[in-house]
Amino acid sequence: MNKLTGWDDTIVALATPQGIGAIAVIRLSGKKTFEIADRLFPSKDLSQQLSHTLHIGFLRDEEKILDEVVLSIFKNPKSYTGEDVIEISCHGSPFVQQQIFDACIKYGARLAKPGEFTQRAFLNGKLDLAQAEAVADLIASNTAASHNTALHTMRGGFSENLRELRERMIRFSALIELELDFSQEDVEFADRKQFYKLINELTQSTRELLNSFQLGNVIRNGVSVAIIGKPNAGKSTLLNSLLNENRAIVSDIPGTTRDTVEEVINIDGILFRLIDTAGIRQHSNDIIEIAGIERSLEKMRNADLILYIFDVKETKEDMLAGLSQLKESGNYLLVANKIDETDEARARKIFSTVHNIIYISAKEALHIDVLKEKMIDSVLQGNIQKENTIVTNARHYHALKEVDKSLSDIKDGLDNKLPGDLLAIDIRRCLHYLGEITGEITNEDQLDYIFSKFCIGK
Ligand SMILES: Nc1nc2c(ncn2[C@@H]2O[C@H](COP(=O)(O)OP(=O)(O)OP(=O)(O)O)[C@@H](O)[C@H]2O)c(=O)[nH]1
Ligand SMILES: [Mg+2]
Repeated sequence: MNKLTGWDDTIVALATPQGIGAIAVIRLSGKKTFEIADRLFPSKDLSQQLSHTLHIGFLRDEEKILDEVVLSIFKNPKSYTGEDVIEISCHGSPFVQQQIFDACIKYGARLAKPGEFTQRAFLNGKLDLAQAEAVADLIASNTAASHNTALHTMRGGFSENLRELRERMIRFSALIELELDFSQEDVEFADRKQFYKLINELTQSTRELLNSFQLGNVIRNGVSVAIIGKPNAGKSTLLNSLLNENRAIVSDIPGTTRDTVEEVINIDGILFRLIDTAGIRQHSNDIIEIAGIERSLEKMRNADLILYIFDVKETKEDMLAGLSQLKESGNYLLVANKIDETDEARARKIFSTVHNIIYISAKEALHIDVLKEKMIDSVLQGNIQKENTIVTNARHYHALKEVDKSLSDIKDGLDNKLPGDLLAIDIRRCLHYLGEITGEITNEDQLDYIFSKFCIGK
């Protein structure tokens, strides 16, 4: 691995959030860690202490006492970064923190760049790239599901899958490359039938990972849900009922909601961004309402999921006519509202030819739990299992797409009995992209880009 610019520096950063807290943790990592800490902590010779020990005492800059602190010592290579690391737990006043920073910098450290601690962990082989990226995801995770997938990747689950794919491919590529050395003699070391089988298996695993990305996206970014329907259908009431609060204005005047209202809820660990919209009707002369309807349609087109809500007292023909306006869009749930005002069994009979209607009363909060279940089902289409690998990272997804493409090129090559030297090109391409995900193959710009998205101090 090439050493990067600034690699030799000793870096310092605040690992806890900015601002006032009971304590704050300042992290030092690099060659001069002990030299700097010894200057600031004269009461003990820290470099002589055992790794993974705690030391309490006063931090001083020359004669001036800065704070009473606890130091945690991690000697290389047994630390997060693989370098000498000291974590200074000080009192959480921004003034104290600043003074400690200044002193660390005065004695030879520099401020860490975003993600630089994790980048060093990667460069020192403590984590591979996919795991390092999962650290950022773990920090950003705000639901149980996103936390689970990030944790699985960080612990190496995803990398393990890829490593297996890559190793099997490497074994074959070695045989093919060997054939190239004997190209005059027309020998085949690599059994083409076996190879074909391997390529098929690899393609299947790659496709599974690619398919998991849709779910990965849901887990990482949440699902946008447009609540759509005619004026007065009860869209705003449903939003309030799902949120369990009076967020949107409700009235019996059709056309109450003019602009869109957005709120987030967490259902079983998945974030849904609910969008209440203006009721859609065919004929309106009100320019504000027309603009609102335009906006509703726009939200509907961009949503991952549409809740089409209608008044259960409507006739089936009217309901279907309203619904037909949405034909262009995909993933929607039909919600029959206001069942408190009618006989549910009768209503179910009337709409019996229309499949998958969820009958609710938004106002009386009836069957809202059933609706929530359907919302989850419609985006997950199956279960999230803890140990399943789910691709959540767009960079990984694009690399896997390239892997998939090169696998199908290899397959074409085998079908057309291409010579080994041509096959080898596609095989190398495939290995290249597999290696890009875990960071066996990287360049400095790419690394800088990836780690720049981290927070400082991680
Ligand atoms: N009985 C009953 N009334 C409801 C129900 N849901 C909504 N309503 C009433 O229907 C009327 C319209 O409700 P809203 O939630 O404002 O309807 P909307 O679809 O947002 O209407 P616009 O914003 O005008 O498009 C209000 O008087 C609500 O109290 C329900 O489940 N049962
Ligand atoms: Mg409304």
